[in-house]
Amino acid sequence: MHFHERWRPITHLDKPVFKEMLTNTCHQGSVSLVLSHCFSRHLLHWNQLVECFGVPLMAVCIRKSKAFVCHLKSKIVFLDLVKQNSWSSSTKLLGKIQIGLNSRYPDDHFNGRGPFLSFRRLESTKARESLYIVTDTDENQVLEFPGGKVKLTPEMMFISESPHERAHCYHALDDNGKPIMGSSFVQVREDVAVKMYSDMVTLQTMDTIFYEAQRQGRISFYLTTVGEEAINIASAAALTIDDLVFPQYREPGVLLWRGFTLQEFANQCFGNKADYGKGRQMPIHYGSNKLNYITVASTVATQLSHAVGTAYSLKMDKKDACAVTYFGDGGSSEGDFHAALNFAAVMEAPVIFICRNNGWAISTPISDQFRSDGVVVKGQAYGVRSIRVDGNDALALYSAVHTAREMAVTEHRPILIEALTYRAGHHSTSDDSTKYRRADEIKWWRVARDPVARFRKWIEGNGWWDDEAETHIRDSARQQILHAIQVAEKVEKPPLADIFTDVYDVLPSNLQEQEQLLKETIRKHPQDYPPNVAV
Ligand SMILES: Cc1ncc(C[n+]2csc(CCOP(=O)(O)OP(=O)(O)O)c2C)c(N)n1
Ligand SMILES: [Mg+2]
Repeated sequence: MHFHERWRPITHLDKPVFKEMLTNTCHQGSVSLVLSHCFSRHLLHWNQLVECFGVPLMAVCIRKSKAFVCHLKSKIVFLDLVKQNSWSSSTKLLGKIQIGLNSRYPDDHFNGRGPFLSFRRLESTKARESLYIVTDTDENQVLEFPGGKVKLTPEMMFISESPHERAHCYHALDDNGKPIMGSSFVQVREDVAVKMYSDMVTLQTMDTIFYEAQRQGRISFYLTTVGEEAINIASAAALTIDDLVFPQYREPGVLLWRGFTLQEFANQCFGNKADYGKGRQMPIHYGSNKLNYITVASTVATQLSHAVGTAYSLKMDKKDACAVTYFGDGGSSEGDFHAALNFAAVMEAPVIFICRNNGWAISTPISDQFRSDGVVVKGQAYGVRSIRVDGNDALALYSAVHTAREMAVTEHRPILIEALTYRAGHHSTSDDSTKYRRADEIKWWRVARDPVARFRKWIEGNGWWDDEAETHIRDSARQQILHAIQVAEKVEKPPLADIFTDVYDVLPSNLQEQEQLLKETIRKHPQDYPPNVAV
């Protein structure tokens, strides 16, 4: 038996208080000790209680309460009694119980302020009897139920709303790009690592220049990936081109990795004739049939169920590929997330859910979105294998996604990856995040936790990168992006008629009317329409 350092053996407790409390509760008649989260850890055995308070007292207690007998018989211990560092009266104790039961915040439960013992009066004799009977017959009774045997327990024990400890976060590199001792990671070839870093730099540069282009009024909207470059590029590097990607909108790096050219990015943002969406979508809604990248949808989280359906069809067709869907913490707050996870688990669909938990859904912090330990814990609730990863650690992400892909494809199962990161930029060009979060917080993530700088240190440490290569990639990316923008700006816009194409084979009458009306309106008010758009 061992004791957690925050706990102490019962022999150190204030015995008179404990005795008084125990006797009082026994006199009340039916007593049920509702134990807390660490109940199953057996930190204290019932015979320690006997040892501590003597057989006579225990005998009185036992005579007074059948329920108490159940507890002793099942060798369940009064763990939470020893959790407190100091306690002086049973009144204080009950006060704490009150706080605990009403507490809305999971943390209260574990930081010494929460409940350590709950008493519950069972008003119904029937309930008490059935409680007693179950225990008396066989403490190891099980219930046969679909999915496997369920152990029966005489304890009315609620599953805690939060675990004793938060789910761990897998990492491979420290903030200085040094491998973590003992960390298991998938080996990355030099050429792959160099391309990963180069693409992260290109993505950063593209964000800076496109963001400026929006500020100058040359494009209508933009949204950066600052702070999430590693999730974009490292996950893409760990997949194969046959894996179908269902993005949210902050993952253009996956397309970049797959070979979408800077000109193609610029054409989409400028909505010109070369844009595959024919200028019918807002900037950043990229898509590519060739690169198995499904077009970005504005409606948050709708892509998740599409990914699951596709994954299921890949499995039916026995393809050596999976579906991969990206979404934010905000996306996980949508109903689609829950439906998708459940469906994927039940249908055993080879899909990887990559959640970029960046702390914010526009101005809504995660603390206002969910009370769970983030997103990763939801996987197990749905029967989905899951991992939490440091989202600013490219090597850890590469390793986790690589391994997840292997499991998804060979074992036909969904995998959930929660990448912990931070949206280091504004939500989009329509947002000013300094209105709802502290500037020093943003700065800390940008500087101390920059995923690009961390990966650079690692490849430099391996002798794969130097200052000369750095200057070259930054200059070259800048030149190419500026050139792409200049070209895209000059390309003609698609004709207005394209608004009405590609959905119906034969245009319905209401849309025909709208098309006519649009043309007439432009003829009447030509000054209100761009001259370079063919009607
Ligand atoms: C169904 C739906 N609801 C609301 C919106 C408005 N909206 C656009 S982005 C966004 C926040 C999404 O946050 P998150 O999923 O965390 O992604 P992040 O922007 O942080 O990458 C919201 C609420 C939307 N586009 N679609
Ligand atoms: Mg978010």
